[in-house]
Amino acid sequence: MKPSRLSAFGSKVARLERRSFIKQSLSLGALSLLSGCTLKDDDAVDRLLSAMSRFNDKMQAALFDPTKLAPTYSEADLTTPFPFNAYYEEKDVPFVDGESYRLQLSGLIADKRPWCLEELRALPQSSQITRLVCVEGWSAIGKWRGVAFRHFLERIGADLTARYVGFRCADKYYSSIDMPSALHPQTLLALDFTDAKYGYPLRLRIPTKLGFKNPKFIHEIFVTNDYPGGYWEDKGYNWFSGS
Ligand SMILES: Nc1nc2c(c(=O)[nH]1)N[C@H]1C(S)=C(S)[C@@H](COP(=O)(O)O)O[C@H]1N2
Ligand SMILES: [Mo]
Repeated sequence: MKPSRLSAFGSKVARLERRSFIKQSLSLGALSLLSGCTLKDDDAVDRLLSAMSRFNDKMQAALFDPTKLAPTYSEADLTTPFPFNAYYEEKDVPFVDGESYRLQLSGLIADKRPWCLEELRALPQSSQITRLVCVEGWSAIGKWRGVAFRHFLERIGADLTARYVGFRCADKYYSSIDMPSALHPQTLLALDFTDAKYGYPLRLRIPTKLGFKNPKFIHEIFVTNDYPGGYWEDKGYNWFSGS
């Protein structure tokens, strides 16, 4: 890939490589030219697109600036009501009982003791007003309050040199992020938002990444060096999806 093309990966707008999109815009011939091999079947196309997307992830990770902040806004800018989004309808949001809730920890973490909500609330809290951008073509400004994710990861003795932080949710959703983005100063483990449907009792708010990298209803966090993927990521959306 030419250097001029590489800089495009750093652009503000995240590029998504949906298989179907690329399949529609590139002929098999064009794809085989790119790969330098003959692509006879769908599997080969999938493997190539997957390899391209992993390459794209690496470029985006290399260009990620851990000190660059996402824009912040004022209370007057808040979008009300805030849009709800999930892979299912609003009426099907999972019910989570706050009393018995325990956040589970696993993987490369020194202290894997589960956390109840009171303990999470006893940690230093901060709030942010930022824009959530969904790949479906909408964005909205919201306010979230909670624990700086870096603080939490340090507190539990997470291996900060590991590659990935993964999330499992009370619905069937899951996602993962790169460690540098997890440690970004605006990455928040949010406990307060306007309504339970936005992820009660715990959701990730990461304004340097697209909406689908903001898992709601988190019940488990893990640290790993093995690529964990994600609900949309495994369907072909670009994994890094950040600025
Ligand atoms: N658990 C869970 N988290 C999720 C999703 C989901 O379906 N389940 N959808 C993602 C997507 S695609 C978006 S755009 C945001 C929407 O968050 P909101 O409901 O606060 O707008 O949540 C993300 N986190
Ligand atoms: Mo989204």
